[in-house]
Amino acid sequence: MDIMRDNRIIMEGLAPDVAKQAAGIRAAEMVEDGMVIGLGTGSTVLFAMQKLSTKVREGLDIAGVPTSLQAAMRARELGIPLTTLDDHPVLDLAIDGADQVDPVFRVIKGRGAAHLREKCVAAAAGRFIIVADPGKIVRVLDAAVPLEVLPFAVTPVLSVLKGLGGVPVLREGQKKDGPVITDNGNMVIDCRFGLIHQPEQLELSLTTIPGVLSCGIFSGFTEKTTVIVGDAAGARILPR
Ligand code: A5P
Repeated sequence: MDIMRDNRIIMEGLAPDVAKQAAGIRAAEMVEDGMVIGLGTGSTVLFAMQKLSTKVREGLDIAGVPTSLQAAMRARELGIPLTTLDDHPVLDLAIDGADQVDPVFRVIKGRGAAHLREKCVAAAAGRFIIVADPGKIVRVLDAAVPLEVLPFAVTPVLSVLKGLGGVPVLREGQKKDGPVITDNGNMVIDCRFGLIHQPEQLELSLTTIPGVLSCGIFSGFTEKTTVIVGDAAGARILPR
């Protein structure tokens, strides 16, 4: 049974991995022969990639543009052919996870620090397929917003974020001392803003700060976004 608690839909009695797997498999079923697709980063999209791997072994002809080193390494391991945005600047669809999804499909991404390339890939794709477990679905976005920041500009960016009313924290590594360094050689600031009632405005404000390369609010892809949420019965496509 779905219940709303603290701004989130909670599905009682369902392990998140079961939900993620159901969503991932459903997304993989949307991929057709001959497609060039974006391969997202994170724990949910892994299930889509595993299913795609099986379909490739069965003869499905696809190529994927990875959004991170993680996605590229997984694809190689799983036998999913890779390509680049240079060779395929227009993609049929992209499959990716999210940290939060609101009712009109604006999302926050970047828990895995891959949101800069994820946004490039989402922009290139004809369709943006978000795979999620029910805990990601919220009424109003309120997660910390990840920003990929040029190391040269970290200190002034922290000041600007405080001036905008945010609570910024430089992301620290785990099993590595010091800041997280992204696949692109930059740093990550996670910035809390409380309830984000106007994601488009905040995304614009954040991405125009000199030194900010990308922010984890994805508010510009709603028209081409499909959200698949795993549940006990399998997976369902969220109505907007
Ligand atoms: C990677 O940087 C992120 O944008 C992920 O896609 C997002 O955090 C979802 O990850 P999970 O599927 O692991 O929750």
